[in-house]
Amino acid sequence: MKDPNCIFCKIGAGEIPTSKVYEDEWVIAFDDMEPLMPVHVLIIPKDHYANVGDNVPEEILGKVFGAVRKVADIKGVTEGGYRLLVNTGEDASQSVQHFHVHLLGGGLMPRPNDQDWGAAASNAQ
Ligand code: DGP
Repeated sequence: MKDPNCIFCKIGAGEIPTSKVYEDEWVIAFDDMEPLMPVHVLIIPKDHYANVGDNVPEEILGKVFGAVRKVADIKGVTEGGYRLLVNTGEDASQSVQHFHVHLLGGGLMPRPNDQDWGAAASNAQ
């Protein structure tokens, strides 16, 4: 199922050009347009789910996460390592409402700490 107003659905359908990293029947991966690291790829299902909690079938979760190691190999970060990030909903500042996994790598990333995480985190016990 696609959402005609969703930019990532359009990318998945090939209607909007993008810097494609990997594609199969279920999934497409492309470079993030606002990279936070030398390697910053978004891996998305072609069908529309607002986020990872939106009743995504386990088969599709498997296809998305199964693409991770392929993207890591293509981008040359398998050995050095990488970070996966799945912003989900308002509190996580998800900005595009189509389930996507960020794959970040290509350099050392700090471990999250209170300073990076902002006011809410410093109140956590
Ligand atoms: P998030 O905050 O997790 O929803 O991150 C959405 C990411 O998507 C953000 O890093 C910028 C990226 N992005 C948004 N629109 C486009 C687009 O049209 N093309 C590409 N390549 N990336 C996009």
